[in-house]
Amino acid sequence: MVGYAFMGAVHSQGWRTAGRVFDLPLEPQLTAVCGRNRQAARAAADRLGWTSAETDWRDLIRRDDIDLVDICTPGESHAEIAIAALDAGKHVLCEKPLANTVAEAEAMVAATARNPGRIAMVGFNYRRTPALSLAQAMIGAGRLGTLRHIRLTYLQDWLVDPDFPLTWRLRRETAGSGALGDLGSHIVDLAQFLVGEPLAGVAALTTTFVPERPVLAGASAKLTASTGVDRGQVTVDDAALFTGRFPCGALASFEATRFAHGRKNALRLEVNGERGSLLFDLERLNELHFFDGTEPGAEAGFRRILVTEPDHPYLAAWWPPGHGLGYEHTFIHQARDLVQAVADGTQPSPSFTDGLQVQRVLAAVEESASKDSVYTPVSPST
Ligand code: SOE
Repeated sequence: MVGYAFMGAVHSQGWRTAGRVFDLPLEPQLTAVCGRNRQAARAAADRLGWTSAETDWRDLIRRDDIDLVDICTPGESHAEIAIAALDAGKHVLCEKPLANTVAEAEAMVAATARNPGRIAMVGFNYRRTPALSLAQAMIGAGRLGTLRHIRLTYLQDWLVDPDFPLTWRLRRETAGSGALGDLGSHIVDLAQFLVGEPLAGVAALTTTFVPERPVLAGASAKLTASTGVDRGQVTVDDAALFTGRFPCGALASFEATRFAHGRKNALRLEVNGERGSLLFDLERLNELHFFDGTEPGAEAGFRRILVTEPDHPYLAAWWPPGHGLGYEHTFIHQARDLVQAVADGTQPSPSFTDGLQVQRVLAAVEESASKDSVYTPVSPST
């Protein structure tokens, strides 16, 4: 695994636990973790359960005791590491969004094409929330009939403070985009996963509310305005709002922001079809709400499906009904499905091609947002 911050920690949890809960055909071994600083990488290895530590990812992919490389670094290095790993004969799991640009994502897909025996997956983990797997199965089985609307929001609030420092996530060269790539990529992937086809087009607005933030001078810098710390430019969007259309005729709306006070990890979605509706809220991820429009009007209403039954996706291996799962379980399911795909020799989804599709949507959102023509000004009445 390359990188060991938040995503590295939760991926490690996935790798450590998948084989203990699911009956896997192969046993994941946490062989080596990689980070630039030797001491920190060694400490991460000990903390997260990896046997050894490396300081250069090139050394990691040269090792013949490693079959799969898990990329948990900022987007700027995804393409280089993933392509080198595939060409060195490794399977790859890459954190989302797949890359920082469409060109990089295309090169990654090309690397999978010239290495057909290698398995490559992009980490859109929320697909593996049991309630959303169930929603996808219900939509696929026609329970909602023809889809009319899908609306998705992904709201967080960790940037509301204008003195929050200028981290890598706020610079285009490291993150590719802002809330759009970080959060918007998840909801674009989910929309395409649930509707079952790629978006045909988008119309967008993006903005950057806080254009400058304190520069991270070093670990000990006091990053408050009052200390007079230098401020640097935020070069990505703070929020993205866009609509889209699917070839099937369904209309979609999306909102991604890290400026929504009180919203910590609020991914919410609703799907309306000719026969019914589904509703999901990540902050209550064991529940899926279903309105069956074919029921007699007097008795119809949204009902809560508690997605903890052994018949529900992934649940047979977990706790008795009602005992519930959480955020980390999506990564355990991701590890489980990837190991199964490696054993079966089949490409899992979301594949790098799915990741490229999301990347094309992100690029289309940025292009649309940059064009004044899609934004029609309204004159104020005086
Ligand atoms: C930060 O906004 C973040 O960690 C995302 O990068 C993740 O993909 C999401 O799962 C939680 O929030």
